[in-house]
Amino acid sequence: MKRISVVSDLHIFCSRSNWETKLYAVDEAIQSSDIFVFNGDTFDFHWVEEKSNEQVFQKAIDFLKTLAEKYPHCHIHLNLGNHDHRREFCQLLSKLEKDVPNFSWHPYYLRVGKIVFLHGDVSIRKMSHSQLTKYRNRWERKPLRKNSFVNQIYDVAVSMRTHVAISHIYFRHRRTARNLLWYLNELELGTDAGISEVYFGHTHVPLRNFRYKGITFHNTGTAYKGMKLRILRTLVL
Ligand SMILES: [Mn+2]
Repeated sequence: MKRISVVSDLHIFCSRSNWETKLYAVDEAIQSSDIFVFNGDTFDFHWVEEKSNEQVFQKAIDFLKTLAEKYPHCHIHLNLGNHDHRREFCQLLSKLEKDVPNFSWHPYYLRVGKIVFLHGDVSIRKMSHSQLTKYRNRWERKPLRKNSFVNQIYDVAVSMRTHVAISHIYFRHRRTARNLLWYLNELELGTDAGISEVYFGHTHVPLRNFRYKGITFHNTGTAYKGMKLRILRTLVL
């Protein structure tokens, strides 16, 4: 049996996230696990000035390297999400994976036994894998500067907690599970393939033990201010 922990949507580097206050819990979870999964949007490169991209990518790499070297007994996996899937960052991750034996990264998903971990941006609508790659590419090209009007609107929404309400209305559990399962079935990662648990993020709505068509769904929430983050633990053979 292996101890496995997962967290998503830390949104490190984003001013709307309380990520710094969550690092102690992340550290503790890694220390007490054999496998640790960062389940997408761990870093938020979307709101970073383009000029400083390189520096921020390096900071993210240093963060992962430090953790992996501090806890060599734990294998750290990084799944990417729409806010941290960036081509140059992927290249740095490939290099890190070669240099650090207990680190791996995955652009779309990770399977461990009967569990699938994925960021969950496919839960917004019925999406095939090729549609997801297009969606991620669009995110990569989305130009948004740190002090833009949109960013300020988001700041207001988060501070007024309207983001919480909107997320709950928009991301109904059943619809979310249905869309996730539709995507996974296309990749032959459904119940027929022996999958019984799915861990995801992206919606920022925490979810525990939601059963849908033979699969149990879990969401670890987000470090966004005013919202809930829960590092989840399980065991795997
Ligand atoms: Mn996301």
